[in-house]
Amino acid sequence: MTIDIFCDVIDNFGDAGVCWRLASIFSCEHGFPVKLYINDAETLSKITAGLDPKKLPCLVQGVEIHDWKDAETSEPSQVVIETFGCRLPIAFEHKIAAARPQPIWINLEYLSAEDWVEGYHSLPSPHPSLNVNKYYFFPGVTKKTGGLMIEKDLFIRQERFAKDRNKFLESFNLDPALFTVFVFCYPGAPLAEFYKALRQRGKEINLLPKGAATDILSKLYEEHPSRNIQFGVSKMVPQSEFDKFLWASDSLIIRGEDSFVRAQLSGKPFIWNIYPQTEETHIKKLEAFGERIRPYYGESYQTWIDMNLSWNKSSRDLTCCWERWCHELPLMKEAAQHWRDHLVSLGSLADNLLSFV
Ligand code: TRH
Repeated sequence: MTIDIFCDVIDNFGDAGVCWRLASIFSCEHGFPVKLYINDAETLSKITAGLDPKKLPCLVQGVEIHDWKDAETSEPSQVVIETFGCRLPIAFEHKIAAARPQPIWINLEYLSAEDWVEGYHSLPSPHPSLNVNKYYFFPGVTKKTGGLMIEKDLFIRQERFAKDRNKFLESFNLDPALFTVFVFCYPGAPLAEFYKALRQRGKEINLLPKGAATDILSKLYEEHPSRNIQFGVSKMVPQSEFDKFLWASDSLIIRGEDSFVRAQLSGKPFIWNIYPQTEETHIKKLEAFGERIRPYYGESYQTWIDMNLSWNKSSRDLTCCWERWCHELPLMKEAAQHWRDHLVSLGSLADNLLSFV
């Protein structure tokens, strides 16, 4: 099967991250020829080893990476996946409509745990002017959605990493015996309150910050040095290395969509810094996700949701939430693993999408 994936990078790394993960799974696990059309290969190159954004088209891990504009003069493959509702070039849309047999045209949507998603998943949407349907495919966390992307060897790799975990942390000058928190969040996250909570708790802790959190936390450290807080600073790593940071940690602060999914699959307790939207739409999404995990978290759910709301909405009680978080960690760890088992039972999004096709 031949597959085209279209990626319109809006901001940050999530758009490229989701598209690259899907392209790699189709190419490496299924052996399908995949073309990835992207309008910002520079961003993709930050999380993809071996990609020179100035030398397109190029082949990386079996995926043909093209500049978006190349689509204007290309023929569609058998399956065309546009992501997050990005509009394809008009000339390409016309070619999809005219081709025989007609390619299957999928719009892979954003991940949401809201109820309405189940009603829309896999529905056709007729093109307003061309004689062709586009099908909505929703990632999700319930049986009536497309599930999440899970590589076939993910858990084997995680298990194998366990014996390298200590060395991994030591390579960042961290003591592997200490409680370790991974921090990948938006610049607007309540890092000052979090830092204060860590200082007040007074227990020794490792922080593994990424992106904006690195500078913000370093500045807080300069202003209020604290002997109990150790930093393991690292640069951007290829996506294939990203999970190691999650696997090495005891609690995770993650954001957006792809790192949020990876945190769930790691089976570690996590705090989701959700992508901020107007009219607090993101809080509704957070609460909808909370309702999905509530049965799995049981007694520790209140702490999970209070912590997540204080991270995304009001940070007033973050110190108290952090205290409870640390106290209930064993319960939450168990819950996170049950939740991961549930996600695995839904099957991988790539397989579900192929079955649908
Ligand atoms: O970067 P994000 O915030 O991405 C997004 C975007 O804002 C996007 O517009 C929005 O649609 C989406 O969120 C909901 O967070 P996310 O989704 O977690 O993506 C980060 C990606 O970057 C993920 O694939 C992991 C990858 N990554 C690496 O590969 N190496 C690294 O060192 C880091 C820090 C990240």
